[in-house]
Amino acid sequence: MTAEPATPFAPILQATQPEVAEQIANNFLLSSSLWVNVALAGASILLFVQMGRKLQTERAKLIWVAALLVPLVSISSYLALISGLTVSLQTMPAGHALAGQEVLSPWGRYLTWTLSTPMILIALGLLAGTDRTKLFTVVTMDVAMCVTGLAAALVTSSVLLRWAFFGVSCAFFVVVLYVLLAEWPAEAQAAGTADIFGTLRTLTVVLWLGYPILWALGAEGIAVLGVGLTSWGYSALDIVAKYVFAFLLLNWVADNEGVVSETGSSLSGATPADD
Ligand code: RET
Repeated sequence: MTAEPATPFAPILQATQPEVAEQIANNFLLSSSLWVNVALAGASILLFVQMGRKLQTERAKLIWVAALLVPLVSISSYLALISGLTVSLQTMPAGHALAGQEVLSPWGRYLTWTLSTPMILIALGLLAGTDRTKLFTVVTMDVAMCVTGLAAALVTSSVLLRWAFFGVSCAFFVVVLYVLLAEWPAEAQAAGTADIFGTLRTLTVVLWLGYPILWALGAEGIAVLGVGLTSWGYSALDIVAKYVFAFLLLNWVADNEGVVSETGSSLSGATPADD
């Protein structure tokens, strides 16, 4: 009697993790875009730990932890992509530019953005001295943006539904942009953090707009950019939107801890009436 193969259908239905990892490793453009971020995230972690060591006040420390979590999430995210854990080979649906073809989808990016982008927004909100309601709104809308963006990338049954999820994700993104552009600047003005907030808000808004554009142009969308180039696009945006952003923020907080600690009391702790 001949022995049954251990996983008779696996090669037909799904590439295995080692196969996906090998495809990534053999694509220089793709793998270099990932490894560069592992190196930069690692260096940022070491630098940011050092930069925050002397902080004393609660709000400054909270901003520091949020900023530090950005490269911590990032290094985990990029290692998961390199290992093939969060990358799949997908067959694109009819109507897609690559219909019927197997396309490498690094969907782990969208998943880990649900953890990293809220940290960026929490740090910005704390800097602006916002209240709990606005912080809750912006974080939940942002998480919804990432999760629906993940859905847009993972749907393979219909090209229309991919774009429907893309549209829903953009709607959540509009709320995030509204708070960043219309609500927080006035609060930052009142808190005395308007200058640094203005710089970081502009950097954030401009770079974040690049993500949906890349999604739409890349293999997930109309596929005018290949997988490697799209990945480099995201990696380049990540470098500035995460590490440069967090560095500028922590540098300012370290020099202006007094301003931060006096900023907006509405987020901090209980009042006697709370119990
Ligand atoms: C997607 C596709 C669907 C539509 C929209 C998107 C927006 C993504 C953004 C990502 C920002 C990521 C950052 C990561 C840092 O760790 C999901 C691409 C609107 C704005 C800053």
